[in-house]
Amino acid sequence: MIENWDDFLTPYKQAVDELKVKLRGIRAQFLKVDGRSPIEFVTGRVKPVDSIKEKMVRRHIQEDRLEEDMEDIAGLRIMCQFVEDIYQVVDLLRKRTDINILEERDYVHNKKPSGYRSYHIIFEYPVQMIGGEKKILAEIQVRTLAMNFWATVEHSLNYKYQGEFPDQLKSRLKSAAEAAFKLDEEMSEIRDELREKKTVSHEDVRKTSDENSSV
Ligand code: 0O2
Ligand code: 0O2
Repeated sequence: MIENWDDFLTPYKQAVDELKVKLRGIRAQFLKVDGRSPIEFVTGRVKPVDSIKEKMVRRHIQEDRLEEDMEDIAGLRIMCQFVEDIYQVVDLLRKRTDINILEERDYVHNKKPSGYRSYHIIFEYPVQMIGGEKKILAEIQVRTLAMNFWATVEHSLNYKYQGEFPDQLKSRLKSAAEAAFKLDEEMSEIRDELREKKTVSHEDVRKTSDENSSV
């Protein structure tokens, strides 16, 4: 029986705080080196006790199995501008030595029936406590701004309908998710075209200066 939830959640809080600093650090480094980062912003939270208890009932998780069976007590979210950035971020996370990835779920290319898209990573993270090291489970969700917009709105509507959307609303939400994904694809295309133009014009500048220097 967990008598003191505050104590139980202490390592999770520590993990979320540390990881927010580390992930925001990646953004800062990219901005310094490249002037652009695949990470737009990072949020994090410890699951509120009421949500933990509700999920324990819904998923039939016993209290003595909580640490092993509930993977998102510590949750981080990384928001990206483009779909390609998601995979760049995932690659970076795979290379890190401070997180031990246990599972990856690619809901970006395998959307959930609701229309939800994101890339989920479940991992083990060591927290240095005064009594020694404690490994906890945590989750990072990586998504675009458009995916985040859809998930945030859908999540808040879920509260209102308690997960039981009428069929018509369900299908409208699904097509809204598709529209958000189309927007992501369109933005990537625009970026690629602009990049091409930039390369072409750089080549033009080089050619012109080469021609001028050979005169
Ligand atoms: P709601 O509607 O109750 O969820 P800081 O400045 O570092 O102190 P920061 O990063 O600006 O704080 O914000 P914070 O507290 O880390 O998180 C911002 C919001 O993102 C919170 O919403 C979290 O609920 C949400 N969030 C972040 N990561 C996750 C995640 O992995 N899973 C879930 N479900 N939510 C997440 P609010 O403000 O608490 O509102
Ligand atoms: P919850 O249910 O309290 O965790 P499974 O259902 O077994 O395939 P599981 O354990 O539900 O998998 O994890 P999943 O689906 O990989 O990730 C759950 C989290 O993803 C949710 O946490 C949400 O943050 C997000 N998510 C998944 N599906 C949806 C969706 O349809 N809409 C929105 N808005 N978010 C979704 P929760 O909310 O704490 O759920």
